Amino acid sequence: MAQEFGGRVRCSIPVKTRRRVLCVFPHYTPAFGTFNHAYRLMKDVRAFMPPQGLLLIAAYMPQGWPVRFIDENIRKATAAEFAWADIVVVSGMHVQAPQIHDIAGRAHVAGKVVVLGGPSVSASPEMYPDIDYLHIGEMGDATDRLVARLEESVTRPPAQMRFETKDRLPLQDFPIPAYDLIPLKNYLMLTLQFSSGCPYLCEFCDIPNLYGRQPRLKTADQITAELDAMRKQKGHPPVVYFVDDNFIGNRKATKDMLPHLLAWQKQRGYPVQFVCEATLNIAKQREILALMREASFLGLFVGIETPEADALKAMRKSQNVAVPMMESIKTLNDYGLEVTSGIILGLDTDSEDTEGRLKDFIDVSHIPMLTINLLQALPKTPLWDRLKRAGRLDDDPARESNVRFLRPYDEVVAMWRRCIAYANDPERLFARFQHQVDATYVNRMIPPARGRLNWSNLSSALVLAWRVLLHIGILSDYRKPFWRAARHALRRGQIDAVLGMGFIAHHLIRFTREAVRGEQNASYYSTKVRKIGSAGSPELAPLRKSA
Ligand code: B12
Ligand code: SF4
Repeated sequence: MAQEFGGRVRCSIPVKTRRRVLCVFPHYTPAFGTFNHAYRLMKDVRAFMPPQGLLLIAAYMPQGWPVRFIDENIRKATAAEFAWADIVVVSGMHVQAPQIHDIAGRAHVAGKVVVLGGPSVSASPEMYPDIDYLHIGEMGDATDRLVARLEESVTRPPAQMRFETKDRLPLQDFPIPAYDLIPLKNYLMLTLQFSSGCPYLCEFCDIPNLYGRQPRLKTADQITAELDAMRKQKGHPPVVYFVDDNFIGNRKATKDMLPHLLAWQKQRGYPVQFVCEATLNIAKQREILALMREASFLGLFVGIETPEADALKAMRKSQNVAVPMMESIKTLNDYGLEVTSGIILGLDTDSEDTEGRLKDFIDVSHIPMLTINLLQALPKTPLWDRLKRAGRLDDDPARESNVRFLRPYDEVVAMWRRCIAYANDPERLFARFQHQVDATYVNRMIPPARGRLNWSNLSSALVLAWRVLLHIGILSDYRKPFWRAARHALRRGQIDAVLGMGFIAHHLIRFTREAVRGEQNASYYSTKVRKIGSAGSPELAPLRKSA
């Protein structure tokens, strides 16, 4: 049940009370994909992306309920804020579980009732015995029942209660996320959701189970209204990330939506650029790629997972080999799209040759950024079921993954360290960026500067340029390969590319050095707690430069 209030759809449960709602989003653990080392190069940036899910819940709360929003990636919620609240509302992924428990603990000390929703609790409610109300699944009938319950009482219930969505709220009825409650200038990128769900059934993935196989969609008008809502804030980031797991989950819908996005860009003088996530078979969709180029998409994250065809078949991800892999990557580059690739090690199909093949793939594909992680079995996936049946799940918190690999554990972890060190060796990394200058960046449409020409963007660009120059171009031990790639880009007038490659490489190199020193997790979803300065792998000692 939803009702419209001045362009914002809210829960329409009739309320007489005035419940004060404190939304708290947990800190995320540093990962290849969180760019935490890059923040200090940027003006005002403290976190990667605004959390869409919790912002939607904040917007959906009944109109008479005041809502405050704290993203703990920016700053911690204070005792005064917990004291202000009647209800504390939390969201998060498995990897954020320790932080979720911590927020709940602080709320309970203040005597407040805690509600948890989002991907982690939706997949594994049993992980959260300490939370008062669990919301399982997407926004829908359960959300309304939860609001009705909170209208009735905000006293902590004697026993935990669960609310599970059976009827999902159609995405067309989603409110505009409460962007107005957070300082957008503190984020590296903005977020936007067009669809939810993915038609594929990759063995390791919980998306089909959590969000369904039939992608559900927002309208083009919703998308442009959300963009306008974000643009109201001065100093917002210039890049928008489509959080859909598969931007072409419904190809026809994507094709129909893109012209509207393009028209919006043209009308407003191209104020933002876009990135998204999609399956590699997007390379077959030339019409979509052409529209993406025109609408100013910079790149996309693709779960390539492995260059080994047999392994892809075994994990039921054959859509990645619909077109030969290198040909697909080249096609995307031809449309000005830089590919970022997810890679998984520790698969049952891994052999003595896996490491060599991955290194060859990195060299030949010239993909600059790869998030290489160890396989972890997520609950609610076919992988979890298979490994459970085979007695191959291991929850020892000292391990990097809950999977008992077929190859010796130490060997798999050592291979992961060698592969990330190889991929993010500064010489190789900047050489791959240099390749992108001619292979990809040169193919991008150059948008008119009108929409982005303002003092805020200019000052952010100047701060970034100065800090890249200082921290990478002068002070870093990787300044030589940086300047080689930067000179190449500058000669072609690609100043943006120099800044982009600077901050991305800076994060990847520093994160890799921490990981090689044993200070970061190897698994895709591991919540293992790290002790700074633990051993790491002896054969990589020469790579352990200080960060
Ligand atoms: C964007 C994103 C990120 C961003 C997060 C930025 C941010 N601030 O949110 C970044 C890049 C940081 C990220 C990182 C990672 N991510 Co991520 N990410 C996503 C992605 C693609 C989109 C998230 C999103 O915005 N969704 C749209 C919103 C609307 O959906 P939602 O959050 O589920 O919210 C809905 C419901 O859950 C519900 N809801 C949500 N919260 C609440 C709260 C309450 C109280 C209620 C009532 C309801 C409710 O209402 C919403 C509307 O229906 C999802 C995939 C997905 N489809 O969601 C993966 C996903 C969340 N990520 C995942 C993973 C594994 C990771 C990484 C571990 C990957 C890695 N190897 O590094 C890292 C971990 C980061 C870290 N180290 O801490 C998994 C989580 C698995 C799980 N079940 O916990 C997902 C589901 C993808 C997957 N299956 O692989 N990620
Ligand atoms: S294509 Fe991506 S989102 Fe879809 S099931 Fe496979 S891994 Fe999950």
